[in-house]
Amino acid sequence: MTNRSTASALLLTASLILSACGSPSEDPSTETGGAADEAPQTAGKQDGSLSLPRSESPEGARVFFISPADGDTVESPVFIEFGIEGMTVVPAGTAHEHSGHHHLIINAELPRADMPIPANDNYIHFGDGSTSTSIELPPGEHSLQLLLGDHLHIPHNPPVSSERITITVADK
Ligand SMILES: [Cu+2]
Repeated sequence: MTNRSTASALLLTASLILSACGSPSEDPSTETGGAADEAPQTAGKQDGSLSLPRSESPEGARVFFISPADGDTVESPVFIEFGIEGMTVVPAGTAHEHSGHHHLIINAELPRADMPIPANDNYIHFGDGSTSTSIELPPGEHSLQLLLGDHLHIPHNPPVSSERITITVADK
């Protein structure tokens, strides 16, 4: 009985550590004077952050907006169609070479390339492998950008992203 509860306590601790490692570091200042033997084992990033394995993208691979076009004035809901060349779209979780799924970035910057892409109102995942969507946007200017992510939602190496386009949603 004692052994069993110790084991589950260890498991719990391990999963807590793992989930802690899975969250993006929000502290860019890792230049502390900590002793070398306290430094975590990482793949050697200069800032000491954890490096996750990256999927390769082939030369010339690209994603782009089939619609709308940069500068378009549109009505909400906005129909958005994603294009891809040189790679294939697969659902999230499927690890095929030179494949990934689309992410639509709305009114936000490209995220870090070495971490899973955030998932919120500004970073929308199409983990089902879809290549179009319809989104509600309030009237006004909005920026849109596409970024491909691999089976673990991490951008490829090098990252495959579209131009950042600006559209205007008309008043109803
Ligand atoms: Cu994703």
